[in-house]
Amino acid sequence: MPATANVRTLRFILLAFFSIAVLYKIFTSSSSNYSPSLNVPPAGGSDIGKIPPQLPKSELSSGDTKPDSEEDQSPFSHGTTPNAKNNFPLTGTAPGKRANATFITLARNSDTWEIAKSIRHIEDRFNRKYNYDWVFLNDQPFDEQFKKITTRLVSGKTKYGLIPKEHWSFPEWIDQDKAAAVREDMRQRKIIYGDSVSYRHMCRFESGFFFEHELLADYEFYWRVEPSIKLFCDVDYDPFLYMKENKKKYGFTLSLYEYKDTIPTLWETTKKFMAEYPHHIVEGNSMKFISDNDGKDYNNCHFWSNFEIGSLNWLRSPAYRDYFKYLDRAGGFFYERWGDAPVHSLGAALMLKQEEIHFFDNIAYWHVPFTHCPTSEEDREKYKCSCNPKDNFDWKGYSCTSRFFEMRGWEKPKGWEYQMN
Ligand SMILES: Nc1nc2c(ncn2[C@@H]2O[C@H](COP(=O)(O)OP(=O)(O)OP(=O)(O)O)[C@@H](O)[C@H]2O)c(=O)[nH]1
Ligand SMILES: [Mg+2]
Repeated sequence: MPATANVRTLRFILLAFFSIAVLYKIFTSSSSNYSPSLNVPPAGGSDIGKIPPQLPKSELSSGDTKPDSEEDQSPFSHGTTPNAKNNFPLTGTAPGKRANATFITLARNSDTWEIAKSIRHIEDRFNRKYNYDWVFLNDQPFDEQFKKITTRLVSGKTKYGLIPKEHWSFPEWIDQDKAAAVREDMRQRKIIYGDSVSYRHMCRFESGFFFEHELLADYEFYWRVEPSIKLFCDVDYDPFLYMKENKKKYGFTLSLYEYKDTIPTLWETTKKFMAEYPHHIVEGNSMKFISDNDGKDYNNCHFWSNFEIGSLNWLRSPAYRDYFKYLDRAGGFFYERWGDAPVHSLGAALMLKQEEIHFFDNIAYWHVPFTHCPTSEEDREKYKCSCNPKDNFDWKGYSCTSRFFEMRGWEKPKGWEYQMN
C-alpha cells in the first residue's frame, strides 16, 4: 500500500473516531435530563443512535396527582396564592333529605350532543351531589345513542317518554288554511320561527301539556333544562328543597320583554279569561310586573322559560289548566305564535301570590344570547362563579328584572349600576 493511502486511511479512522465521540457526548448529555428520577438505564455506547427514552405512562399520570402531603412542598406553591383547602371540600353525595323532583328536558335526537353539554353543566355544579332524576320527552322515539349518552352523564335515574299525539298536533278546531296563511305572512315579515309548525307544537306542548305526561305524574317539582345552556356558579344547596320549604311555586333567573308581533291578542284573551274566571285570579298577585296601567295593557314582561324551577302541582291545578284550555281554544298558538314563556308568566303573575315567585339570583345561567350573573360580589365568591358580572342582563334596558324588584319593594343589589350597559 502506498504511503499516501496509509495517511488517508489513518485520517479517515481518526475522523470517524472523533465523530463517534461527539455523537456519544450529545446523546449522553440530553438523556441525562431524564435518567436520575425515572430509572432510565445509564446511557452507554450501545445506546448511540437509538431513540431517546420516553416517559413511562405511569410516571406521567402520577405527576398530575400528587399525594396531599407532598402538595405543600411543591415548587409550584412558591410565589402563588393557593386557596385554603377547606374552600374546596371533597365532594360526595350531599347528606339530608331530598324533594320529590326531577329535571325535565324536551329534545330531539339531533339535540344529543347539545343536551350532553347542558347535563355536564348541571351535574358538575349541582346534581352529582344530589342525584335527582331526569325525564326526557320527545315527539319521536328517542334513539339508542341519545339514551346511551344521556344515561351515562346523569347521576340520577333517567326516563324517556314519547309525547302522545294529541299533545303535539293541531286541535280539530284550528282552521288549517288560516294557520298556513299566518305562517306565510310571518315568514315574509321575518318573525323568528314565524313559519315553523314544529316550533308552535313545541310552544303549545310546553305551555299546557308537559306536566301532564305520565312520567311526571309522581313528581312535585321540576327544573327545565334546554340544550346548550351553561351554569357559571356552584349550586351548593338544593333549589328544589328551597322551593318546597319556602312555599315557592315558580322560579326564574332571567326576565325580558316578549316580541309583540308573536302575541298580538294574548293579553286580550287573558283579560277575557280573567273576566270569566275571576275566582282563579289571586289577591296579592304580580299584575304590577306585567302591566303599567293596572291591567289595561300588557307591558310584555315575562320570565324566560328555558330556565324554570317550578311546581308541577301548580301547573296541574284547576286554575292553570283552565287558563291553558282557554288560550288553546282561542287558537293563538297557531293563528299567532304564542310562546310558552309569556303563557307561563301570565299564569304565574295572575294565579300566584308575589311571594310564591322566586328569583334564583344565585343560579348563574346562560341561554343564547343572555346571561344571568349574580350582581353581588359576595355571592360570586361564595358560589365560585366564572361569569363576568358585566355580562349580567338583569339591569340592562331589555330586562324586566328591575320591575320585579320594584314590585317587591326590594333594593337592587350593590353594584347594579355598573352592569346597566
Ligand atoms: N322533541 C322535540 N323537541 C323540540 C322541537 N323543537 C324544539 N324542541 C325542544 O324544545 C325546547 C325549546 O326549543 P328551542 O329550539 O331551544 O327554542 P328557543 O329556546 O326558543 O330557541 P333557541 O334560541 O333556538 O334555543 C328545547 O329543549 C328543544 O330541544 C321538536 O320539534 N321536537
Ligand atoms: Mg333554546
